Amino acid sequence: MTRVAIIGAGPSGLAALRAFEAAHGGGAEIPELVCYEKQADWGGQWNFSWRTGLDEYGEPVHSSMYRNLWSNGPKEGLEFADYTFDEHFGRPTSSYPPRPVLWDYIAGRVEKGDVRKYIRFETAVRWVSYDEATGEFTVTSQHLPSGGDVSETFDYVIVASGHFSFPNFPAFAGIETFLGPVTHAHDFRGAEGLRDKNVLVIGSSYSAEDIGSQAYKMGAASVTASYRTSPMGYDWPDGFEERPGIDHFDGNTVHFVDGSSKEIDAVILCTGYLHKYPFLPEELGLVSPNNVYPEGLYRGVVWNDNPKVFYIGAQDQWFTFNMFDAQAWYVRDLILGRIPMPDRATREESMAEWKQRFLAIADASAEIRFQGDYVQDLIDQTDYPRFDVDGVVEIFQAWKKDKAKDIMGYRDYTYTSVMTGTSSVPHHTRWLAELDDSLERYLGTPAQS
Ligand code: FAD
Ligand code: NA7
Repeated sequence: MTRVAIIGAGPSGLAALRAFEAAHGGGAEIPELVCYEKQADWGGQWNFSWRTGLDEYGEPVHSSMYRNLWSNGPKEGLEFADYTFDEHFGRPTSSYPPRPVLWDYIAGRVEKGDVRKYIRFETAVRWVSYDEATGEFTVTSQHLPSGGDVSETFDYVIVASGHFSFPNFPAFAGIETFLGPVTHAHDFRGAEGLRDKNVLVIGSSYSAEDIGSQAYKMGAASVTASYRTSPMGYDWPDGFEERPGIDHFDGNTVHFVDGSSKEIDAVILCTGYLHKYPFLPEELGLVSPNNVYPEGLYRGVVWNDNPKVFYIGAQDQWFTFNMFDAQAWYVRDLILGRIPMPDRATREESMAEWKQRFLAIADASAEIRFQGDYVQDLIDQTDYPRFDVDGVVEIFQAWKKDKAKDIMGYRDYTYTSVMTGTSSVPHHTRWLAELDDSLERYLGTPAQS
């Protein structure tokens, strides 16, 4: 029997399991599946951990999530086509769920089915090798609580281990003289401790924007965001400003390249993450900056140099959960032989075409369009439930505009689902005033005071 290894049970790995389950439900014979997950539960980044650094087994902590994270895009952009928010909650809710709510939604879909039986929790994949002679992979994994390791053979490997876990940690001149805490966004768990502090976030993307906003919300004395290439450019509230790149630190004074300086109490590097796959040999490991068209992947999922290796979720992400689904359904159909694997020349022709389009992307709006076209291209090949991908592109475009209008208030806006036509309802409390990020509070009534 064909055997498939899936590495990771985050949204991407779960999408793969769900895709095979859907085929099985439709009467197809499916391969033997083993999903390895090093954490004790599923959900990937959405499975919050208070730990930082190394976990109880000495394993690098996967999670980069923080307690107070609310979705940074509207939920109408990431909704599963085969499991809607209406089905999960049974009623309209607001557009920007906090992390525990999205975890609940992700888990709700897979609990409805029977995929947990395929997952080996607390089991880390240590190494994957490919034998040209047999055409098989050997996957060596380790059960973390017992330390026991096992090597097993597979016909296909799906890499779904995420790429927002290994921090990109650049150095800055003189930073060793800074006397306060220097951390990376990967280790940020909450901004309560930043109250009354002068906070410097380095970077100008999602993490800088949101961790800076969390610090502001929790009462930081000031927030300074330092950009390398270009500022985020939002209409920040008083006490929140952007400055250019860092020239050097001198004790707790940070000097910027425009000659200005500022006294700082805490530094958080929001400098992104590395694609890192320590369990893969060089010839199978993706190497790329964080972008929407990483090199080496046919249709964004097939490892061109060995088309029995697949990656799900390797792109920088405007689309998330429904893009992982589109990818998973397509990978499943390649494995099931429902879609023939094109030969190398055909794959390379397609990759060159998409790369041209990728290189022509001029701005964020065009990048959203690009990713929408990519998702549509995959969905057109499989039986994943059709949905209005253009409608989702429009939601993302509206979201960008709403953020530009009101960076501290955009999470109070609402959108309409393209899956169900249901319009979200405003959250009972504005994001800036809401201090309870629980599922109960999200679903519950307003506080008394
Ligand atoms: P992950 O969620 O990272 O899951 C990968 C899984 O693989 C993990 O469970 C990990 O334990 C496991 N794993 C890794 N290595 C091994 C190994 N060697 N052996 C076994 N298991 C392994 N997306 C949104 O849509 N909205 C948001 O608001 C949003 N906010 C985000 C905020 C932060 C701070 C971060 C880091 C990401 C955010 N994202 C957001 C994007 C997020 O990456 C996706 O939503 C999603 O979690 C990606 O799923 P994934 O399965 O590809 O990767
Ligand atoms: P991103 O989106 O990859 O952005 C990384 C940021 O870090 C970006 O602004 C970079 O600036 C900046 N960067 C990288 N290296 C440096 C150095 N050396 N100096 C200054 N600035 C630097 O990562 P995020 O963590 O923001 O987001 C990742 C995911 O987490 C995302 O999906 C969210 O949903 C949550 P650049 O523009 O390249 O000059």
